[in-house]
Amino acid sequence: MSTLHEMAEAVINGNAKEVREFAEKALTEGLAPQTIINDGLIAGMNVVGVRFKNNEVYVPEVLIAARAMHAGMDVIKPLLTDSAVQDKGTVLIGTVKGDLHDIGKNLVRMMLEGAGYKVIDVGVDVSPEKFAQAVEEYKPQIVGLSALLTTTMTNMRTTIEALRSYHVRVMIGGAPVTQKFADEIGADAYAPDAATAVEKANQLLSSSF
Ligand code: B12
Repeated sequence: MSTLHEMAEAVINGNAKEVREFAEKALTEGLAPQTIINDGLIAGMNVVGVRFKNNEVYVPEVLIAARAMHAGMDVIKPLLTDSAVQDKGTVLIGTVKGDLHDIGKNLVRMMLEGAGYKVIDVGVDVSPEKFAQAVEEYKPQIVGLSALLTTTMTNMRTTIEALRSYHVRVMIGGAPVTQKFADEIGADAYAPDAATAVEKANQLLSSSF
């Protein structure tokens, strides 16, 4: 089995120590940081996501796998900031008001960082006013909103309204969010997963306002 395959298995099993070791091994084998993230860490997390959807694993397993994935990211992250094209732009990201889910948001953050973006993470349960304040302070080009509950999705609309007067693009995501909903509330982009979020961010920056 390849190191990346073993690393994915270790993420699935929630074994943080092993994930860290495989991440180090993959680096000594000369694998690119982005490859290690995509084909090792996220590949493992994707399997957990599917198993979760099928009720084969439950919340604790998801959290333990996410922690293991983070252990691997800790090893890779310093290299990403060195090797990736830096200063592509700034993305401010947070989970909307009333919502405490942050595993998906954190994945999106990591992928954006891996792709060379500076990411300001404002955390969870973030009110529209707090988003607006943070936009004023950090002046990002893109704001990313995450919501995992159908009851908090509506706060994406109020957040977008609160950001109307600022020169920012808004990208949204989270399990219940769809392109249709994004169109309805006037979001500039929607992405169903972290890898697509990077593509959409790139597109937003290359298109004119
Ligand atoms: C883990 C989890 C929790 C954990 C959260 C821990 C944490 N730190 O995040 C805990 C246990 C705390 C929790 C609590 C609750 N949860 Co919960 N939770 C989940 C669970 C099992 C997994 C979510 C997850 O992390 N998925 C893995 C990640 C990687 O996927 P993701 O979040 O979708 O993110 C990806 C994409 O959506 C996208 N994305 C995400 N964010 C963004 C942002 C941007 C900008 C972009 C572009 C893309 C993007 O990219 C990500 C990576 O690919 C889901 C079930 C499910 N199938 O989703 C329920 C689920 C979301 N929870 C649910 C509920 C009901 C709750 C509670 C209300 C339960 C309760 N009665 O207390 C509370 C609410 C607390 C609150 N106020 O937020 C329901 C929501 C139902 C609904 N339709 O609204 C779900 C669907 C479970 C269910 N089937 O009932 N939960």
